[in-house]
Order: sequence, then structure tokens, then C-alpha cells
Amino acid sequence: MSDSVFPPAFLWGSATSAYQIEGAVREGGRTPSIWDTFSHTPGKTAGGETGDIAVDHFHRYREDVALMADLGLNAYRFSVSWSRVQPTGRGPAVQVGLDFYRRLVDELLAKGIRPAVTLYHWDLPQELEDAGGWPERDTALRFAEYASVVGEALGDRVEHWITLNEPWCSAFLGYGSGVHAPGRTDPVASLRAAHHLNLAHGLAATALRAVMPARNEIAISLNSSVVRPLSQDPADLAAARRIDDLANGVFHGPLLHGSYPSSLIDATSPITDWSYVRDADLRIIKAAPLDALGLNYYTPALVSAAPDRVAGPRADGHGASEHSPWPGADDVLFHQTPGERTEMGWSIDPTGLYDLLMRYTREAPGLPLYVTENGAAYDDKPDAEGRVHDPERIAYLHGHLAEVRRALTDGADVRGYYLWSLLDNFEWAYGYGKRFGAVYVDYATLERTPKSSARWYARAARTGVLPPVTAEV
Ligand code: PNW
Repeated sequence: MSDSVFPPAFLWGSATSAYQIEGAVREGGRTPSIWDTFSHTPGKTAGGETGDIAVDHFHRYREDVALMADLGLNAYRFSVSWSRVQPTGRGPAVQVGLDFYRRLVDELLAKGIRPAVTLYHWDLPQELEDAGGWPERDTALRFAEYASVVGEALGDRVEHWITLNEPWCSAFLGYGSGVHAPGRTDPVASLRAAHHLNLAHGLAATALRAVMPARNEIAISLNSSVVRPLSQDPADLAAARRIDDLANGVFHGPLLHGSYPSSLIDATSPITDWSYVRDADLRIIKAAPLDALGLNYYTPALVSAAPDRVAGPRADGHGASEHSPWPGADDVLFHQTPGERTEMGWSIDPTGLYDLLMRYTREAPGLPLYVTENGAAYDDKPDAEGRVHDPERIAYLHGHLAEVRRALTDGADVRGYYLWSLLDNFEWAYGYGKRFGAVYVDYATLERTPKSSARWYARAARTGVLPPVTAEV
């Protein structure tokens, strides 16, 4: 296969998440999730922005699916809002909530677009948070119940399933640094949350298998960090290993190898004894092997040892907080990585995506891989004719897809790529100021306009070949 040609079965998708696009937060009996509560709490999001309306996808899903079809995309990754389906986080499903997702799936299938469902993209029903949230074991049991409700409703028509999106963010930004909902800042709670998210994945995978056809593929999406040491100095190498354990090992230990890394347990022993991990939990997680792994990649991390460092605002790209999302690693310093940056301030380094894909090819041989998110925020504006030109995004996508292609050549079993995001949307604590969409959204009218990057990506999807960055689109 030539160097720019992708396999014929490759999935060319885009991705979104429920709270970031749906709006309609009070319709059909939906109750608040932790993101409704958080975004309505003064000072938590830029400009106090919320997902109340977002891009109104709940009412405009037909138009949005038609847009994807026009672009020739053959896959779409979206998430289900738990509190639309089970408003209290438990008990029988609300049919009108499930019906929305049934209609969406029907619409996608009618246009030849493969749906990939993410069950949890950060929007825990508030009632479950009030009962303790992810630091509590019961939340994992509730998640498995919710998974079987959705699995039963959609399992006959949806083949691609993702239990959790970026559990690192849920645990460490949600309960550690507090820049994400529910905004708690307790290092022990963040580690407990990480474990119960792993357990939730294991229980949910087993529950899904029981209600779905065996051909369906169950995966998880991790924002696995590419952690690079500032130098080859042993102290910097050790700092990089510690962050790697806290970013990656804490999840792929249990998910891929059946246990937490002993180096992680040792390094965190001053703050937690891990007594909330029961032996049976690790067996449950192991008994539900992954069919595929989703990787979300944006930018690498560059770290060094900083023994004398005092706690304070961080330069690690995870938002401004006095509290660290890295429990027990206050003596590790994060550096700005070199290179051009996107509007998020994240440096652009496509080789990180190659490194990530090859790492999992070595660590989990034979496991199919998907890039379940990759993309960039830029300050896009329509020109006088109403067209949106975003050559920076085209360059970003081209650079990263070329690295996917290189990983394929070198033996990585990459099955698809989902551009983050289909539409400009609610970028969490940053509000609507950061535009990740291939399709521009005018927030005054909610009108959608494909950017030039959308047309470039459409051409790649249609032909299975990367067009040059300078292609006329
Ligand atoms: C991911 N970090 O978020 C999410 O899955 C998306 O919902 C989000 O819109 C997208 O990437 C762009 O940000 C992340 O601090 C948020 O490491 C924060 C981090 C990583 C991913």
C-alpha cells in the first residue's frame, strides 16, 4: 500500500459529546448532570457559559447528520446523556430519552454512517454525585446498569461501543484540580474515582456483552499522555515515569495487564493505601477484555524534576487551578513544549500520535486501535462572503493523519480516525470561545457552515488518500 493511501475499510469519522452539543437540557424529563450544576456555578466556566442550548443538536440532529453525509464521512462518534435516559442515575429508562438516540442512529444508518456510541462523556447525573460520585463504588454499579439499558436499546444497530471517554479527565480534572465538574479538589478522591471508573468499565463491558450481539466491539477512549522528559538526567526520567503512571498506567494497568503498576502504588503511598481496590475488582476488569482501544490525542507533555517547587498555578495545559491533577507529584514540573500552538495553547506535535499508536501496538499486541479524537481549536471567522478558511486546521489534520498512515506502515492496526469535532461547541470550562469544529457554528443564529478543513477532510474520506495541504477545497 502506498504511503498516502489508507485501507479501504478505514473509518473516517467525526466526534462530539452530548453536553457539548445537544442543549435541550430540560426536555423529556432530563435532569441536571454534574456539568449542568458546574456550568451554572459562578466562576467555573469562561463567561459563565453553559450547555443549556449549546448548538441545539437535540433539535437539529437531522441537519447535522445530513452535513456528515454531504461530507462523505462514514462514521460518527457521539455520546449518550445518562440523565436523559435515567434522570436519577438509576431505575427504569425514560423512553423519550432513549428515543432520541434511536432516531439519531436510524438517521445515521440510513445515510450509511456507522454510529459509535460513547456511554459516558463526563456528564454524571447530579443525584449520583450527591450520593458521592465516582469516588464511591456504588457509582460503578449504577453505570453498569445504565450500560445495559442503552445496550439493550441500541445494541442491535450499533456495533461500536465506548464505555468511558477519557476517565483521566473525569477523575483528575473533576476531583483533583477541580477545573472540570464536579469541581472537587481532593487527591485521594481523584484516585478513588480513577479506580471506580476502571471498575465501571469492567462491569459495563460485562453487562453490555450480556445484552448485545457478540459481533459488537467494546472499547474505552483514553487520553493517553505522551510524556517526554526534559532531559536524559535520571531525575527527569524518573519524573516522566511518575507522570506516565498517573496519566496512563493507572488505566492500562488494570485494563491491559490486570493490576496497578507497583511504581504507581509506591509513589502514591504517602497519600493513599489503595484499600478501596478489591482483588475481585481487578478480576472483573480483566474478565472483560477490550475488543479495541480508543486513543484521544492533542499534544504531548514535557516534564522535569523540580525538587524545590512550591504548589502554584501550573503550565501543563490542563486549565488554571491551584490544585494539581497529579496526586503526589507536586515535585514534577511541566514545561511548554516547543513548536507552534493552537488556540488552546497546546503545541502541535504529530509525532506524538505516531509514538502513542506504536506504544500500544507493542503493549497490547493484536488490539485494534482507533484515534477516537484528534483536532485543533482556532479563532475561526467567516469572511465577507460567509466562507470560513482555516488552513491551520488543514495543516494540523494533514500532519496527524500522515502520522497515522506511518504507524499503519509500521504495523499498528489502526481502524479509524474521528476528527474532534464535527461542530464548534461548548468547550467545557473554556465555554464557546474555543472552536474545534470542522463545521463553523454562528452562535447567534446556530447556522452551520462547513470550514475549508471540512471540505479537505471530506476529500480524504471520499478518496482514502490525504490531499496535499494546499489542495483547492
Ligand atoms: C477532550 N487535558 O478534552 C474531550 O474528550 C473533548 O470533550 C474536548 O472537547 C476535547 O478533548 C478538546 O479539549 C480534553 O487537560 C480536555 O488534558 C482536557 C484535557 C484533555 C482532553
